[in-house]
Amino acid sequence: MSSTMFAISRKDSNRRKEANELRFYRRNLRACSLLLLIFVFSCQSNRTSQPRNTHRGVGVVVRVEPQKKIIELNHEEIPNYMPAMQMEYHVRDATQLESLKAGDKVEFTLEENNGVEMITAIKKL
Ligand SMILES: [Cu+2]
Repeated sequence: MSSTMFAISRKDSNRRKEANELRFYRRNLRACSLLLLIFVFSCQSNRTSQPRNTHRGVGVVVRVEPQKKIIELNHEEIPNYMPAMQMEYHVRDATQLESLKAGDKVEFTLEENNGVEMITAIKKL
Protein backbone atom coordinates (compact mmCIF):
# COMPACT_ATOMS: atom_id res chain seq x y z
CA MET A 1 0.00 0.00 0.00
CA SER A 2 2.68 2.47 0.95
CA SER A 3 4.76 1.45 -2.07
CA THR A 4 1.86 2.20 -4.49
CA MET A 5 1.33 5.57 -2.81
CA PHE A 6 5.04 6.25 -3.23
CA ALA A 7 4.82 5.30 -6.92
CA ILE A 8 1.86 7.63 -7.45
CA SER A 9 3.49 10.56 -5.73
CA ARG A 10 6.65 9.96 -7.75
CA LYS A 11 4.62 9.95 -10.98
CA ASP A 12 2.97 13.17 -9.80
CA SER A 13 6.27 14.85 -9.12
CA ASN A 14 7.54 13.79 -12.56
CA ARG A 15 4.47 15.31 -14.13
CA ARG A 16 4.97 18.49 -12.11
CA LYS A 17 8.61 18.60 -13.25
CA GLU A 18 7.54 18.27 -16.87
CA ALA A 19 4.97 21.01 -16.45
CA ASN A 20 7.61 23.26 -14.90
CA GLU A 21 10.01 22.57 -17.76
CA LEU A 22 7.33 23.34 -20.30
CA ARG A 23 6.53 26.60 -18.53
CA PHE A 24 10.25 27.43 -18.51
CA TYR A 25 10.57 26.82 -22.27
CA ARG A 26 7.43 28.81 -23.01
CA ARG A 27 8.71 31.73 -20.96
CA ASN A 28 12.06 31.58 -22.77
CA LEU A 29 10.36 31.43 -26.13
CA ARG A 30 8.27 34.46 -25.25
CA ALA A 31 11.36 36.36 -24.09
CA CYS A 32 13.21 35.48 -27.31
CA SER A 33 10.31 36.58 -29.50
CA LEU A 34 10.12 39.84 -27.59
CA LEU A 35 13.86 40.45 -28.07
CA LEU A 36 13.54 39.67 -31.77
CA LEU A 37 10.63 42.09 -32.07
CA ILE A 38 12.59 44.85 -30.28
CA PHE A 39 15.57 44.18 -32.54
CA VAL A 40 13.46 44.44 -35.70
CA PHE A 41 11.79 47.65 -34.55
CA SER A 42 15.06 49.29 -33.52
CA CYS A 43 16.50 48.50 -36.96
CA GLN A 44 13.52 50.11 -38.61
CA SER A 45 13.66 53.22 -36.44
CA ASN A 46 17.39 53.50 -37.20
CA ARG A 47 16.58 53.46 -40.87
CA THR A 48 13.94 56.17 -40.56
CA SER A 49 16.11 58.45 -38.38
CA GLN A 50 18.96 58.31 -40.90
CA PRO A 51 17.41 58.75 -44.31
CA ARG A 52 19.82 58.12 -47.12
CA ASN A 53 18.81 59.62 -50.41
CA THR A 54 20.76 59.29 -53.59
CA HIS A 55 20.47 61.61 -56.55
CA ARG A 56 21.96 61.56 -60.03
CA GLY A 57 23.46 64.69 -61.47
CA VAL A 58 25.30 65.96 -64.52
CA GLY A 59 27.70 68.88 -64.59
CA VAL A 60 31.01 70.38 -65.63
CA VAL A 61 34.09 70.31 -63.39
CA VAL A 62 35.22 73.77 -62.26
CA ARG A 63 37.98 72.82 -59.82
CA VAL A 64 39.42 69.65 -58.29
CA GLU A 65 41.18 69.38 -54.92
CA PRO A 66 41.99 65.71 -54.34
CA GLN A 67 43.97 66.33 -51.13
CA LYS A 68 40.86 67.94 -49.58
CA LYS A 69 38.48 65.48 -51.27
CA ILE A 70 36.64 68.40 -52.83
CA ILE A 71 35.31 69.00 -56.31
CA GLU A 72 33.60 72.14 -57.53
CA LEU A 73 30.96 71.55 -60.13
CA ASN A 74 28.71 73.61 -62.31
CA HIS A 75 25.81 71.19 -62.29
CA GLU A 76 22.53 71.04 -64.12
CA GLU A 77 19.26 70.80 -62.28
CA ILE A 78 19.04 67.70 -60.09
CA PRO A 79 15.38 66.68 -60.45
CA ASN A 80 13.33 66.94 -57.23
CA TYR A 81 16.39 68.11 -55.32
CA MET A 82 18.39 71.12 -56.48
CA PRO A 83 18.29 73.75 -59.20
CA ALA A 84 21.26 74.25 -61.51
CA MET A 85 24.18 75.93 -59.75
CA GLN A 86 27.92 76.08 -59.18
CA MET A 87 29.03 74.59 -55.88
CA GLU A 88 31.58 72.49 -54.01
CA TYR A 89 31.01 68.89 -53.09
CA HIS A 90 32.84 66.51 -50.82
CA VAL A 91 33.73 63.19 -52.37
CA ARG A 92 33.94 59.94 -50.42
CA ASP A 93 37.05 58.70 -52.16
CA ALA A 94 39.85 61.02 -53.40
CA THR A 95 40.89 58.48 -56.03
CA GLN A 96 37.62 59.28 -57.80
CA LEU A 97 39.11 62.69 -58.64
CA GLU A 98 42.44 61.47 -60.04
CA SER A 99 41.46 61.47 -63.69
CA LEU A 100 39.28 64.58 -63.57
CA LYS A 101 40.19 68.15 -64.48
CA ALA A 102 38.46 71.49 -65.01
CA GLY A 103 36.22 71.47 -68.07
CA ASP A 104 35.36 67.76 -67.94
CA LYS A 105 31.70 66.91 -68.25
CA VAL A 106 30.75 64.43 -65.55
CA GLU A 107 27.89 62.34 -64.25
CA PHE A 108 27.78 61.86 -60.49
CA THR A 109 25.86 60.19 -57.70
CA LEU A 110 25.11 62.35 -54.72
CA GLU A 111 24.24 60.81 -51.39
CA GLU A 112 22.38 62.93 -48.87
CA ASN A 113 22.39 61.74 -45.29
CA ASN A 114 20.75 63.93 -42.62
CA GLY A 115 21.57 67.06 -44.58
CA VAL A 116 25.18 66.06 -45.29
CA GLU A 117 25.93 65.63 -48.97
CA MET A 118 28.67 63.52 -50.46
CA ILE A 119 29.54 62.40 -53.95
CA THR A 120 29.86 58.63 -53.86
CA ALA A 121 30.47 58.06 -57.55
CA ILE A 122 31.62 60.28 -60.40
CA LYS A 123 32.64 59.56 -63.96
CA LYS A 124 33.65 61.48 -67.04
CA LEU A 125 31.05 61.56 -69.80
CU1 LIG B 1 23.93 72.19 -56.00
